[in-house]
Amino acid sequence: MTQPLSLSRRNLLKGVLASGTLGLSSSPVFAAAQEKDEVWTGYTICDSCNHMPMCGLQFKARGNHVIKIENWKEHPNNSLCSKGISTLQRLYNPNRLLYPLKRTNPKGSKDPGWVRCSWDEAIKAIVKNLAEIKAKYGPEKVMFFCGDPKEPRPPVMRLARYYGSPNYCCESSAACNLAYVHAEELSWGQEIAGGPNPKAKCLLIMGKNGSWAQPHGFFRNLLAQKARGMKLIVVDVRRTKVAEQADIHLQPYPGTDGALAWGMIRVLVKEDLVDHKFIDKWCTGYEELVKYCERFTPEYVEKETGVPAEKMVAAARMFADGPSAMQLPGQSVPHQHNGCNNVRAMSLLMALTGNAEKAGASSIANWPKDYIRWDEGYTRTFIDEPWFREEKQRKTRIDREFAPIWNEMQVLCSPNNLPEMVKEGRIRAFCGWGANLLIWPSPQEYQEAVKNMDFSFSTDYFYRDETHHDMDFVLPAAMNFERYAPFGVHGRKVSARRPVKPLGEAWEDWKISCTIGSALIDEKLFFGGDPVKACDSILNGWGTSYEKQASTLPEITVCEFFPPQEMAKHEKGLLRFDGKPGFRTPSGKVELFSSIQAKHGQPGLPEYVAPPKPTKEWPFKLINGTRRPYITHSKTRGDQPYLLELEPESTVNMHPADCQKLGIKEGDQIWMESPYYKGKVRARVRVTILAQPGTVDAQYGWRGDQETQVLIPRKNWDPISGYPAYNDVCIKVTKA
Ligand SMILES: Nc1nc2c(c(=O)[nH]1)N[C@H]1C(S)=C(S)[C@@H](COP(=O)(O)OP(=O)(O)OC[C@H]3O[C@@H](n4cnc5c(=O)[nH]c(N)nc54)[C@H](O)[C@@H]3O)O[C@H]1N2
Ligand SMILES: Nc1nc2c(c(=O)[nH]1)N[C@H]1C(S)=C(S)[C@@H](COP(=O)(O)OP(=O)(O)OC[C@H]3O[C@@H](n4cnc5c(=O)[nH]c(N)nc54)[C@H](O)[C@@H]3O)O[C@H]1N2
Ligand code: SF4
Ligand SMILES: [Mo]
Repeated sequence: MTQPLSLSRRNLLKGVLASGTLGLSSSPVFAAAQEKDEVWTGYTICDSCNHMPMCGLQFKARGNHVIKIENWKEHPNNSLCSKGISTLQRLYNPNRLLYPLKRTNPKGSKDPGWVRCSWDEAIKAIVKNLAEIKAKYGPEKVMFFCGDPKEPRPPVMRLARYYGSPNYCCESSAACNLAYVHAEELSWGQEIAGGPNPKAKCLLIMGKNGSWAQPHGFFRNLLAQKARGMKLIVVDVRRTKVAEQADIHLQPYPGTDGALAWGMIRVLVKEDLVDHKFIDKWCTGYEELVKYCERFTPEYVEKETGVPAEKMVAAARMFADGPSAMQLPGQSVPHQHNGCNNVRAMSLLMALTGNAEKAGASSIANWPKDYIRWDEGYTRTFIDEPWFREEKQRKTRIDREFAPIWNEMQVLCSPNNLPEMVKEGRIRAFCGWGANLLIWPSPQEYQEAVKNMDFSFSTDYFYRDETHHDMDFVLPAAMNFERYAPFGVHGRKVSARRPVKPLGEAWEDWKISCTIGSALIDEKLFFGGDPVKACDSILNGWGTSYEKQASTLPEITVCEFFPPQEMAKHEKGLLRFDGKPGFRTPSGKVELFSSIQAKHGQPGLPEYVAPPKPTKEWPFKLINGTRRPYITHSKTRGDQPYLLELEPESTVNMHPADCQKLGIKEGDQIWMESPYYKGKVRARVRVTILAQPGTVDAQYGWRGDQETQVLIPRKNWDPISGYPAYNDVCIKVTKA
């Protein structure tokens, strides 16, 4: 494929350097900063690791030009990491997409023939195509898709709703952390194992490396809890900075967490460390669980997981000696064939020991009225969630047969069988916001699917050839410094922004979706395209407005009408939509035995299925994508060149013993091969005890011959979530 507008780091650095301290005044596309312009202070939320909403970012601007980034002291998350600080390079990256592009050559051409077009032309074409497809084939033939960027999501889902397509998908329904929530919801009805708890005697963290993936306060908080005497159990295949803090580090072989959890469950049952009162009153399936755990003897668990039996037993006892909390959100564990059930098995420890909804234990968050997904930023009303939950909608979704349990539980549709759905004519158009086709295993099949659609467009900060090559339009999105929407919700506080104007002709994502909605559906329903009015439709329901929240900047005010946190919500009828006591599950209880899984022909208990193990020919387990402190997914590398200097190429972690066997030294290049791909994938080796012997700990998101996604087949989807098994493949490693 050609790279018509692709980024050359050399050019970028040249551009940045030539412009002095990011002045860029020589380029016609950048608004020149006039010396006479006053310096003022702006506020926004950093979006560089796609969390929603995260670190507050204060900046100084001269005229419309951001000249300096600072910590926003009054913000709840107020220390910026390397990625956040370097977003200034991204803002003034000369390769930024600043104008709408339309293709002039047919799809499949080597050169798409991109030319600049006006917003008017782009919006008209989008409206015309979507209206035609709806009239001719039905609205469900259009897939609306948001990539990992969380901020564009609420109005895109609203657009899908009122256009009439239940096929609203996003990275969270393709992969990521939502499978953890899904696992918890199957048993608990809602997400429960969230954060560190200041009263916990013990905390168990599974498959999460917050020191790198969540630098805003995670580690500081953890150290503070440790300092007051909290015990820490970390279940991680690697020896991370978080694991180094653990009283007990359980280091299972990748994908064997289910066996470990069941081993711990058996210890609780055998030693009668369970909370019978909680189980009798609030749980279903205890008898089945007691029977099933029998086979997970310490000896078997040690053999299966590699975790010494006495460590596993000690961890179970430590957790039982509560109050104990659990922190589960992360991405690695659900990215295996049995990932969801492995998470769910671990979450049952909380139920068995009665560690829920009481001081020091895990609890379900109390959000402002109607707010359903803190990391997506919308309310039930804004997206009309009940509509997505209707049987009629769920029946027309493309994940109905592919991931039936997911289809029943989640309102976000799984897009993972997109290639098949395009072949069958069930999807004919793709409307993307921050989409990246490289998130999938064997991404070439998704590229082919996009090429074969009747119509497609995406919005982005940059032109990305691997995703946009065969689209009809690519639209420039305003960056976080340049937009009002969305506002941030931080506990009981709501933050607004004070942005600069977008460069070139970039538009806020909220403006793009609301403008399409206004032209295609109804101007009132889509706020005449105005992002602030769209925000107000949520904020007014909470007794405030965007303007009111903006008026107190840099202070972020507590919204008194938000519910305070309280315990024992299941006893007070505060969890269920019908107001009855209990949990938000079909039975109203914590379902150790999931009635939903059983209904769909899956085991009701989160049973253990062993992952594929290395063989003589394929001797290494590939962990295809852990987080690095200075990289976010497909982006940041060239967008923020300062970060590229920290890690200029794909680097994998390998254990010293393995390297010695293969004669590999620090910095050597290797080739990785899998049974599912004819070619080879290149990486540089870091020799480190961070990695477990027998594993290759890789980074995904690199392009060209460093791209690891091609090593993974499109099969082994987790039947509970429909997620890809990125981490189930065994590979061969040779020195290059
Ligand atoms: N092998 C493997 N695959 C994985 C994973 C893994 O660990 N291993 N992780 C999975 C997970 S958890 C995730 S979250 C996904 C990663 O999800 P991706 O969707 O790949 O996330 P990004 O690369 O951050 O962003 C995608 C695109 O959005 C653009 N963008 C960024 N912010 C905005 C914005 O505000 N508006 C618009 N319009 N565009 C924006 C970026 O320029 C980029 O082109 O990958 C998944 N795939
Ligand atoms: N710097 C940075 N921060 C990010 C992101 C980023 O790209 N860069 N992405 C954001 C996104 S979208 C996400 S989803 C989160 C992800 O956040 P995390 O899930 O915390 O990050 P990971 O490093 O992918 O995985 C966490 C840990 O799981 C371990 N692990 C892997 N396989 C297994 C297993 O089978 N069992 C067990 N017990 N452990 C295992 C890994 O060793 C790793 O230490 O990070 C977010 N924050
Ligand atoms: S952790 Fe870093 S990248 Fe993530 S929001 Fe904060 S400053 Fe931005
Ligand atoms: Mo993610």
